[in-house]
Amino acid sequence: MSKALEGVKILDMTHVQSGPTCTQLLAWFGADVIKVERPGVGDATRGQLRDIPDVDSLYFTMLNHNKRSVTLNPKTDSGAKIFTKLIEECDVLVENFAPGAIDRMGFPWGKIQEINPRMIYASVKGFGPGPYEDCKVYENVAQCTGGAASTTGFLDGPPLVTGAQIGDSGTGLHLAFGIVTALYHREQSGKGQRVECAMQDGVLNLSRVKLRDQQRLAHGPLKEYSQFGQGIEFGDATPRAGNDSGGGQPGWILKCKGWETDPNAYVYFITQAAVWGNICDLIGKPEWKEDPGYAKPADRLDKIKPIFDAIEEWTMTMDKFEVMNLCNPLNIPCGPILSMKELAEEPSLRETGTIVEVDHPERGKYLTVGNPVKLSDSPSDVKRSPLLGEHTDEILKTVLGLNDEEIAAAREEGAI
Ligand code: CAO
Repeated sequence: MSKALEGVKILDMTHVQSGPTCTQLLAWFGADVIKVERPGVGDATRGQLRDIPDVDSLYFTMLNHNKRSVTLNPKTDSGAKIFTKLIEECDVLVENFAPGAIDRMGFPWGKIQEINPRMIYASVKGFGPGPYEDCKVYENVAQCTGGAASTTGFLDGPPLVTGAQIGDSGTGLHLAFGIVTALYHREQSGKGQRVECAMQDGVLNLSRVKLRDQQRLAHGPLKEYSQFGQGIEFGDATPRAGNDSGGGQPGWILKCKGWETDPNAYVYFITQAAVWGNICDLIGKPEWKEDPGYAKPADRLDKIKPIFDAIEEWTMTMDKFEVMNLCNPLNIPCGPILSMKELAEEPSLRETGTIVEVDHPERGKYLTVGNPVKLSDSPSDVKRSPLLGEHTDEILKTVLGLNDEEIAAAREEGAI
């Protein structure tokens, strides 16, 4: 079985998280990802949040699997020549530097197209064209400017960011999709094109149900929000919804046995309309099945809080897994709140390759998240991240055809 993206060469000018997420995905699917890093320095994340002195951080290793590392400074004379050759040889250039950085290296899009008209040039930036297009952006800025933070958290608290890296990794995923789409289009057109994804746009795309609610507000209160049942008026913008489900089936996070000491002794519980009778029987409220105040979903919308209070009295009598085991056979959707520790130790995730143990020559064994997308006929494995410049000579010789003297001269100039 061959890998799906075998034969595709990626010139990877990414750093930190958003760009590396994108190129790691392409590498998992078999693309040859050549990561270009500044000589002697490398991707800044190699040295950030280090847990072991002088060893590439988990931040770096977990975002740069299956890649080859080349050190190269395109701002030097021989560096520019090598970079030009890399553009000639590769199919896709991916970068997420601050706006204009690649232009300042001497390689604006027009020049890249001249060198290789088939080149696909993909970028992540914080914002698209507009008032903020020149700004540098990190994860939480994107969460705040993309609408996620204003709609996350509790009604009586400040906006909240989420631990899921929807700004960085989310935009990296969007970009990977754009690249594969452009590669597909190149099959017919023979030409490359620019692919851009702004982090603000990526976050807004993931928050689209909240823009749905913004427009629904013009036609009355959002009845599935628990604030409706609590008699709290809606303002003119989509409010923070706590743990409300965000869909048509009310849900909430409920305490389970041990919540006083275990911060993750909770379960997410959904009062799926189709199994309302099962829920009533399970929690010891069979009378709610026929009660006109509770029988139909619309009857319950003004009582979401007291209903979940009653369900919580029941969930607090057992642990989160017992709740799940009792609900599942009755088709009641629910999910235990799993900690990172529990996920790291979960055998089924190891078996599917979603959690993978990797061996690294300097740090030893560590865990990472493998490819969450599984293709039936195209395997994807996880190989350790490269050391800084580990493949410089190999790539200059085998991909670009440079000889030892040319490599020595480039090294002498500080270009590699
Ligand atoms: N050789 C020589 N110089 C190199 C180089 C190399 N191989 N690789 C990078 N550089 C230089 C660039 O040319 C640039 O220099 P100039 O500013 O003088 O042109 C500089 O290093 C990189 O600059 P940067 O501004 O991108 O880096 P930063 O640490 O100041 O900012 C970040 C980081 C992430 C805020 C910024 O890159 C950014 O906004 N990126 C776009 C949005 C994004 O992806 N954010 C996600 C961050 S987390 O995933």
